[in-house]
Amino acid sequence: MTDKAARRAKFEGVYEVIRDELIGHFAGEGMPEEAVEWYRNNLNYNVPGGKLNRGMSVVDTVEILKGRALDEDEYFKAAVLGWCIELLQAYFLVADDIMDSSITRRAQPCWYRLPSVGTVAINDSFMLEAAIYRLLKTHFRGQAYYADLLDLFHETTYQTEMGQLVDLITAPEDKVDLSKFSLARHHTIVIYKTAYYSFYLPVACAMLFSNIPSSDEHIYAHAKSILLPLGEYFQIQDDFLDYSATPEVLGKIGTDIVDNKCSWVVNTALLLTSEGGGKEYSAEEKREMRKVLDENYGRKEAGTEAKVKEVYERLGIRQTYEAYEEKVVHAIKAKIAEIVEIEGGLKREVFESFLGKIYRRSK
Ligand code: GPP
Ligand code: MG
Ligand code: MG
Ligand code: MG
Repeated sequence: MTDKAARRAKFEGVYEVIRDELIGHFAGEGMPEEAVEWYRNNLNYNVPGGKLNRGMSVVDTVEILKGRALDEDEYFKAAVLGWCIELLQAYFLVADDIMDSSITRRAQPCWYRLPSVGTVAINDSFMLEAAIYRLLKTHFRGQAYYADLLDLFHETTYQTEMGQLVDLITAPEDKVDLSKFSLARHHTIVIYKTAYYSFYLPVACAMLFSNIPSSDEHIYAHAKSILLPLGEYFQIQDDFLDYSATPEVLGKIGTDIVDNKCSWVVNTALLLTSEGGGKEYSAEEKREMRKVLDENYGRKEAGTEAKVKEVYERLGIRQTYEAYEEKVVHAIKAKIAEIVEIEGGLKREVFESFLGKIYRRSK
């Protein structure tokens, strides 16, 4: 087994413990056997099958901050925090797939799409969220930073919900208006719906766990100033892969074009077909491509999605994306290089490790 596979297997081992603990508590409340079985299926179907980047980052970051391997108890507790983030992610994804009318997730049907589940998935998503606070209570109640952890999870959930709201209302099902989109609107959406919970949350959890006091606000703010741009880059990758990657590789079928989403891809296409952008096309060609976008984006009729993708290919969005990726990675590396490392503060490796995990990802 590679070192990476071994680290994943060890982290997954902790899942079994917390799952059994959550189910044990649930059964202990006297719930009927069929409900216990339902909760177990909910957890097993929705929590463990992802890339686990967010969860494992808590453990990795704690190790980097402490500058040494963790003992058994430290590892277990850091991994519980990691699984709390994976539970938060599972909660968001079960709900997001309903809102986005998605078909598959992690190479299996979305939970709400199982005929035996349906709208119960809404309550199941709430229960995944509630599981976070059960675990925090069981494992962290006695810690000085317990209130900070609760506050952090609540604040981050709120931020993600704000982003999800803007994402949804910028993409109404019945009223396509591409002039509503902009990269500025996209920036607001992705910082809130993705960057806080995917990038800032794991590191802030690891910092609290490593006893960096929340009153050292400047250290948390400095971490955030690097992690939010990283998160924006990550969601731009998600937007790009939604149209460019195959469902086999991605484990999910892209829905952004049909769903009328304010994605990085359509915003880039709008820019390239605007008067100032895309210098290699004549004004006539640009008008023609823009018309195709206006008439086919966000539509459910057969063939419309393919027409939008044709325009994306013609505009060379793949090359624009590659150039964006190199530029943003360069800028993030420059921010990381500026960190002055001091005892009990930030370490450059925390951010380099995150960047290494996502640079040029294909899924
Ligand atoms: C990713 O958006 C954002 C989320 C999963 C946050 C959802 C927030 C809620 C409050 C439910 P996405 O729709 O692009 O993700 P994916 O492509 O994985 O469906
Ligand atoms: Mg979605
Ligand atoms: Mg969504
Ligand atoms: Mg997406």
